[in-house]
Amino acid sequence: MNQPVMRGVELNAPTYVKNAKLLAWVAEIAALTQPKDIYWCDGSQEEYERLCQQLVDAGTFKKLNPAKRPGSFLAITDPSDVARVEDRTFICSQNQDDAGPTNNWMAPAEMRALLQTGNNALFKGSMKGRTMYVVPFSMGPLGSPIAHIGIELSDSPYVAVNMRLMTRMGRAVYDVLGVDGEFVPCVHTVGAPLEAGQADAKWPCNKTKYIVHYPETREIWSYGSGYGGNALLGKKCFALRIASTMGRDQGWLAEHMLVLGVTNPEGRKYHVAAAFPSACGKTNFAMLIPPAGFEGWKVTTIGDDIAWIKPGADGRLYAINPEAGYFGVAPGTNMLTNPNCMRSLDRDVIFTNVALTDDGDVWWEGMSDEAPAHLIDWQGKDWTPQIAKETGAKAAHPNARFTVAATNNPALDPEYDNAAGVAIDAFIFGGRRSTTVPLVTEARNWTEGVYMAATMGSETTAAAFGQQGVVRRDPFAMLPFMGYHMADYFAHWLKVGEKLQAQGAKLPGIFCVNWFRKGEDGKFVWPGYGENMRVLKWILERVEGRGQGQANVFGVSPSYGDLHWSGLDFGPEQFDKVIGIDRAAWQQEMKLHDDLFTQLGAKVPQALRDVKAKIEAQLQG
Ligand code: SAT
Ligand code: MN
Repeated sequence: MNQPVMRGVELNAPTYVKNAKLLAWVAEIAALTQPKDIYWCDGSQEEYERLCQQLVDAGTFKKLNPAKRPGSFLAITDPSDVARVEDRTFICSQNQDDAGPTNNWMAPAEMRALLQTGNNALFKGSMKGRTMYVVPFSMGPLGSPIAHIGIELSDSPYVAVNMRLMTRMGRAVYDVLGVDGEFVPCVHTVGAPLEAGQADAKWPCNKTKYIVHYPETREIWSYGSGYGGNALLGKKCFALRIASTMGRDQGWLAEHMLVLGVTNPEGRKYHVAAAFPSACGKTNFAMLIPPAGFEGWKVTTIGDDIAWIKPGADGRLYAINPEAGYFGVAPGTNMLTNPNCMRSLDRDVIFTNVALTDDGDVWWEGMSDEAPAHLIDWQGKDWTPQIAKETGAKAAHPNARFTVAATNNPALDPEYDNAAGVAIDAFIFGGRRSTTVPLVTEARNWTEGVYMAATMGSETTAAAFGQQGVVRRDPFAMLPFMGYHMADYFAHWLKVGEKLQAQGAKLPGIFCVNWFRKGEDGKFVWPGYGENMRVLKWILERVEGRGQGQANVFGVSPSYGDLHWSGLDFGPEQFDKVIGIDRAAWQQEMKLHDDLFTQLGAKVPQALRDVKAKIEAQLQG
């Protein structure tokens, strides 16, 4: 095939790339951003190692001691580029009303002028002096009917190697794409062009940042950051914001959910999808180890962060994990709270912004009770427990991360790579609430469940938002990840349920959980972690129609005797503290639901307003 003619830079496409739209688009972006050359990633191990070495040579990566952490690297970012930037994230739909009140919006033409077409457009020449990497990736098992393809063009080799761990990245994607297949175009630049002879920064980025989504044309444009979800565009940008709009248009669900398999001692296997906002132990739940008293039970991980869920011909909902790796928070992770996660990090890991030990390994707050006597902290400074005591300096950044392939997880579910996905038996929605919300409640029907998920909230933790203990509404744990109007998304969930029900299908149960109720002493009452298995078992019994429960004002919760207690010393008085409904607190809570519905406006479905009215009436009575 003839390759598009370009001025300046050779397209250099491998002969196996035959998609005309792709070739034209790469040429177009190269003409706009003017990289010094173009490199087409094939996803091979040899390529991965070569690019990692290149990052070592550039000073971005440090190779960790192979005797301690084989195949692993530490990346240190610019101190200004350490997290997703929600205030710089835009949904540029044609109509502002389609983005809704929870998203930043700009008219597409205005945004395109800023980024691409205006005189000083940010992407013009933004890759000068750098290589543009063409990164082909499949979100989900290659060729799965639930999967979709993306191509990311990025001037960051850090992005290329992280995408290889986080997605199915490489040459095989072009076989699925074929000559005229569809892909989501993702353009990323760190926004730091190099003039001839200019020395590069170890972590190039720009003070100005834009994370931009065009839902109608399904494009992603990211400028100025090299970090995580700002730059690894398959994750939140594609798999949630763009995919949620694809799901709306095509009748499926893109959710901020982990997916796990639970096998009972009789060998019967269930699949559960669960949504939690950040800082609620999502990774721990995805890798849960059944506690004492649950001999013969097994929990396996399909996904830790995102689920794509499509209705099957049998009327059930089938989920895949669109990702192939974990980009998880390191601080707080240890052998006691999450041994499966720790074992996943034994080898072949990219760490970002953790601390370096004197013997070339990594450390972060919470990894061990006792900190090493000396470290190099994430900003390259000497760190000792004494310095920490005096200055409060953290060895690792609180949002320090690991990137690791899912195949490193010793508890990886054998169905993880199944192109057909797994049939979901239950949805779980959870937040961090020190009061009000019971340990577990089952919705009595789909509409009540959608109401639960729509009104879920979580207390902010200092690490994430500066202010501690404020309840932030986070519908479906999707607040920062919605690609369209939040209230339209509620309506979409209702519609998906109605359609399946009309086919006579049995819908998954919907449950709301809260591991975080506190006693008068300010301490967590529920032990959490592996003990959450007790709640999970009850949930599965309810799904089977066997478990007992009591109706409360907004659903059905277990009584003390309905949970399996063998192996844990937890009495009925303690249980009352985590399951009880405080009417006064719930009356306050309903005012917060009011605020949410007021914010979302007229598009909030009437069916949800009806659920709310019903709960309010019961609270009166
Ligand atoms: O940086 S990511 O978006 O990948 C993770 C997160 O912030 O939730
Ligand atoms: Mn997440």
